[in-house]
Amino acid sequence: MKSQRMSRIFEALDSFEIELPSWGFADTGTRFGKFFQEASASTTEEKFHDAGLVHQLTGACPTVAVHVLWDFQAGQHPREVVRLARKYKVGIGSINPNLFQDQCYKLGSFCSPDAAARRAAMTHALDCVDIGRTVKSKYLTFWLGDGTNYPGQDNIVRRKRDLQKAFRRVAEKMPSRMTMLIEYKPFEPAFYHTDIADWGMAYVFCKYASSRMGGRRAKVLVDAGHHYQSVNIEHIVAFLLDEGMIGGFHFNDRKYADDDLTLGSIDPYGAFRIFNQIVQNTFDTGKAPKLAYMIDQSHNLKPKIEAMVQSVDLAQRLFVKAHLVDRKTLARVQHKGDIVAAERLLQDAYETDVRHVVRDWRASRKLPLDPLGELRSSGVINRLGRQRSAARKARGEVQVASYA
Ligand SMILES: [Mn+2]
Repeated sequence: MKSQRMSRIFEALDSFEIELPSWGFADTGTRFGKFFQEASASTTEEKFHDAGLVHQLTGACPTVAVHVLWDFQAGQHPREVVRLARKYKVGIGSINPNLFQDQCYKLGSFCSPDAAARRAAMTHALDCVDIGRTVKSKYLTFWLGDGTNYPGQDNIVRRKRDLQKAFRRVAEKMPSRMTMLIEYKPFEPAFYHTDIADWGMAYVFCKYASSRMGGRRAKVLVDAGHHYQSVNIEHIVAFLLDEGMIGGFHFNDRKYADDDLTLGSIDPYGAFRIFNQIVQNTFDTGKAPKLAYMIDQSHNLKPKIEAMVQSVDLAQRLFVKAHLVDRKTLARVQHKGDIVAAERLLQDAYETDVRHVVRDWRASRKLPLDPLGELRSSGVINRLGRQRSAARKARGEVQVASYA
């Protein structure tokens, strides 16, 4: 490989930062129950510790997405949370309001027919803006569980209009450095209609939210798992990139629905095709799009830290592969309509073994050459398991697995 090309790839890897979700280090479950891991994080400090460890191993994860309800205790100054993150050499990334857990959100948050629930949602969202301002966060990420379960349950258009107004009100309170990210999902937890069901609806909500602020202050967040089977996600990404309306990406993989498996565990070529569109956009426009890359996985069984390192490692490899596509030749064969040649350029890049490239980059940045191997041989997960079991016991914590 030519050294100029290599240094371009190294630069791309330097700027390829992946945000980790604080909730991805805690025990999570399915709707049937939870299986506990001794080493799972149960406090905010433990989550930052684990994120810091992943960053130390990969050099690619300097920020942590925080969940306001789970990571900020009542009465605690947000700056304390910043200090806690700093202790583990990570920063606070996106702020994620929680508008789905409280009992008052039974019929929705911003879309609820109950004005008291809508008010509670607004109070919480504005608190999140304040927290974001204090901790200097760049992103306020909304995923809502809002929707209905049965035809006729509620007035869909009334819900849409209340949601539009709410997003606009929140956006107009944001400090200028902050961007609102709006995530969509076709179903779950609602099973008849979801108020932000797809990227088009998210796009319209974004446009409306910052229409009085010159636009572009709210952007769509694409979560790989939030689509029906067979939806062409890379097409959505390419389209939104061209519109300048994609703000972030949630990495994960799935076999059936929103399974939150580790990135590329089921369809690595699918993930590559998304990176391919992002790198194509960079090639076409001459500059890399401003995109918040985040992992959003919370599978049940894999050890949390290992799973996170796996996803980061694969994301880096797929990202490098996307940089190997010969885009000048691709444009030429596309122009000629040579479909087979065009497809082969993508496949050749995808099939190239780039492990040594990422390894060389790690060596040049004084990072562990094999972060997953290093983690597994370090014994740290066993040690954390022992320490955290003892700490939970000392706190008198009772773990509840059943939802009954
Ligand atoms: Mn997500």
